[in-house]
Amino acid sequence: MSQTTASSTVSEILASLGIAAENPGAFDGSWIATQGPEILSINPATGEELARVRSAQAADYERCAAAAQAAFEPWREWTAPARGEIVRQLGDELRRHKEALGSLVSLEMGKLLSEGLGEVQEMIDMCDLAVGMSRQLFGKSMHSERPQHRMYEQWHPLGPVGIITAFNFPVAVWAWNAALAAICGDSMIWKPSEKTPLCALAVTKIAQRVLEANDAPPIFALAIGDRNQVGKPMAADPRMRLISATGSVRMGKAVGRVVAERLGYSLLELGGNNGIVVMDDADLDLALRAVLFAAVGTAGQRCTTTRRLFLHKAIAAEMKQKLLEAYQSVRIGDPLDAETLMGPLVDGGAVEDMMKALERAVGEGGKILYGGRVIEGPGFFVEPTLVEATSHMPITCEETFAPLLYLFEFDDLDEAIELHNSVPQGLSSAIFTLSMRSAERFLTASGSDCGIANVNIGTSGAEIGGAFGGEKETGGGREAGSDSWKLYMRRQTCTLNWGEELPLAQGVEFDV
Ligand code: UN1
Repeated sequence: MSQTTASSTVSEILASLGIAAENPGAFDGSWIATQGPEILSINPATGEELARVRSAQAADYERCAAAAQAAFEPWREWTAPARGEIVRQLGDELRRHKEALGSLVSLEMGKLLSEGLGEVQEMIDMCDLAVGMSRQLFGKSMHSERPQHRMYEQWHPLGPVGIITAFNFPVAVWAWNAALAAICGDSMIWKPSEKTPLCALAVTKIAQRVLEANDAPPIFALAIGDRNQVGKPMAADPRMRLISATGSVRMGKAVGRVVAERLGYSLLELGGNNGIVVMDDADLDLALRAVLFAAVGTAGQRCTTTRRLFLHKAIAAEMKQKLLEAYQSVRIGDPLDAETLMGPLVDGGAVEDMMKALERAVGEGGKILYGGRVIEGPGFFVEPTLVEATSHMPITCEETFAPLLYLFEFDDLDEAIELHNSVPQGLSSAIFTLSMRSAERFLTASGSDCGIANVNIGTSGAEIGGAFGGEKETGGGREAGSDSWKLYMRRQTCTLNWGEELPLAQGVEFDV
């Protein structure tokens, strides 16, 4: 345990977040003595064990679900601004623990410390946004066609929510969901990735303190366990009115089917295969910096990572040369070291997946321009990789969660848009151009088919103020800002007659 951040050792970080060497894996208002198999939390930069968690089993999930149902009943009676006050305090607790929690994210997931801290900042921002929203859960009022009638829409708490999150944003994506669910009057159970259990424990301990200090119902439950013991019972549970799931397309299809079968709501944020189009009139230095952050940042493990780069033929050679030089200078290493630009992949499986994808890419006619190798030594490090590709390579239609960028060339914008939209996923997209016409064309109905479309900005690093999510196999869900809160509430249309007559709509007569 000699690895250090600027100011603390690993054991100090864990201790300050209340994490022991061995930890229970479920919380329903109190910590449950779970008996499932042990999950080892591994530091991907060193391969060393950080701590252990006893996973939750189906019976532990059941305790959490019963508690979430019980907590929902009083919680929905709290006024929305009073619920907002709890979320405000959660934001404050997160501010107090930002350094430690951000360091833990880096330690357990492997992203750079500044990204780990950024993730906690994203949680704080989400809390701030939700506090404001707690006074703005607006319904509409309509003019009734019937005299002396008033008609309006209101939003009520929905019920317990199941939140499934992935390893790559081990804390922020919980906050996107939890802050909104909480102000909307919902309780929730969190099933985090088994690759990042300590992050989930630390967050839940922070939330627990806020609940207890306010005598609030235990709305933030946690069940760390596998698909069979937690995921499946949660998806099938009619008490969980909404399942919000972030992860692979395969997982989302499985969850979505089970939730649809019982006519529950699902909010799916699944794989991306994000592309950047670089036009011949682009500011190439800007494009280069953006591509580098979006393709190499977080070691290619964001759902918004740029995986496909479309270069206009007139600038393709120049841009490739710039990319080659930039890729050569990427400093790979300990994510806690301020000099590092790219940390490890999350585990050995991720390294294998990248190597398999590369083998397929080469087999399908791709040419490795740079990188492509595993870096020997402790930890799960790989080289950031550039592959010259064609649209006929099936592998380029798949999401590989690694710093693997496919390069394509095109003659004109229509061709670029067609290539760009030719994959099953539809999360994030971008164009680099200084032409207003090209930029606007990319944003039209026949332009990018993604949930997110940017101009002169990369595909990753979205702010929380907008609704976040994508189309096609990305699942169609929207999280975080704008009106995403509506997915966590149920809508009620109310018509109120204050007159002495009973007129019927559509002019129907029905007199006795
Ligand atoms: C994800 O990878 O699941 O836009 C979310 C971004 C981040 C969120 C990524 N704000 O890259």
